[in-house]
Amino acid sequence: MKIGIIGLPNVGKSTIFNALTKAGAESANYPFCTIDPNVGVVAVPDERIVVLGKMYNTKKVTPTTIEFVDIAGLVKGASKGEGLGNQFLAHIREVDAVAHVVRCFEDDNVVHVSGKIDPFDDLETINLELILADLEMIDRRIDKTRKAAKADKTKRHSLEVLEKIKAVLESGKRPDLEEYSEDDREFIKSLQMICTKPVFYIANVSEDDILQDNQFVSELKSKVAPAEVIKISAKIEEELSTLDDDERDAFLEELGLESSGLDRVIHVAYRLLGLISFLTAGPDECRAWTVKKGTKAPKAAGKIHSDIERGFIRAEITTYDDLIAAGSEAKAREMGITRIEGKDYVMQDGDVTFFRFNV
Ligand SMILES: Nc1nc2c(ncn2[C@@H]2O[C@H](COP(=O)(O)OP(=O)(O)OP(=O)(O)O)[C@@H](O)[C@H]2O)c(=O)[nH]1
Ligand SMILES: [Mg+2]
Repeated sequence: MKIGIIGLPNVGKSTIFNALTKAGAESANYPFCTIDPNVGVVAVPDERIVVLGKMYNTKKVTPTTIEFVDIAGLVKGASKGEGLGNQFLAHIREVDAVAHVVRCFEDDNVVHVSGKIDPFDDLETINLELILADLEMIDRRIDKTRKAAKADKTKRHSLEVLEKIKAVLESGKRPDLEEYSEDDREFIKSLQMICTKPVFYIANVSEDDILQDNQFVSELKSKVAPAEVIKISAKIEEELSTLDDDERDAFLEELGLESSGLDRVIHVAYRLLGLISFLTAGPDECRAWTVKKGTKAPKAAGKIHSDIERGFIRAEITTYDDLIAAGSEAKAREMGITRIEGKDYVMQDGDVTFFRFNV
């Protein structure tokens, strides 16, 4: 899973990126500090594989991961070359979801590119630039497809879809994928438009505003609903990222927070993208794997190795909570709570899975 971080310059994108990934990207108090994209990988915290690790006395505990991409800030007119332009958006065409960072803190020492704190105005500026960037891309595709359609009739339908999308973008809106047939939706997804990606917002607030929504956050939430807004204090996250687990929990408690910003970002991203984690456990490795909700057992097996998908025989599954209650794998089998599932089984979150295969 890959998440792209976007927003205006100097709103705290790289600070948040660093806190989340500990990647040490440059962040500084001037617009366009980031030029080349930063990429960082984070482990998805999952207590379950740690517990399983103890149960199996395992050699290795391997979490599933999320990749974050931090890019340069966008400004009004980026599509016409203002600021750093919009070419760098190509780096987020491949992400699964977009995290849009919006400045909701006041600090006269930190420059705001338009001179005032106005989250909704900022957000509209960015959204317009995203639409314009997609429009450029669609225009190029239309040119190509039109030429191709002269010789190849099957391209005519693609051309119609592209023209329809163009009209929607020109009206300043995001295309609504629900309005298209399944085939068309697949085609549209293959275009890698930024405007059709799932998006959530990160409101960067000051340390003092982390518990209670300030006016900027309240406004933002009401205007983007039902999209999710995660309130984060980049400054707090920066501090959290330097602490070990125990210190971190103590600090969170002191602040009155239940979870870190990273945990909340991961939670929202999982929900937005409809993801679940299934688990594998054994003496060599206990591991979490991410799949989309609705994924069937063989495809999930393919995450581990294509051979296991190809030669899939069956999956032996114990629900995590049941396994813990039983106390061990042997006990779970004895009690008959380990299920045998076939190739049509739909994987569930927390399935502790052993795949039988034959190639
Ligand atoms: N007071 C305050 N300052 C912050 C906060 N978050 C970030 N900053 C400061 O804002 C400045 C810009 O932060 P960056 O993380 O570099 O911002 P960016 O969005 O990556 O900026 P570009 O790369 O230029 O687009 C830095 O000096 C940060 O220390 C915050 O929550 N409160
Ligand atoms: Mg930056």
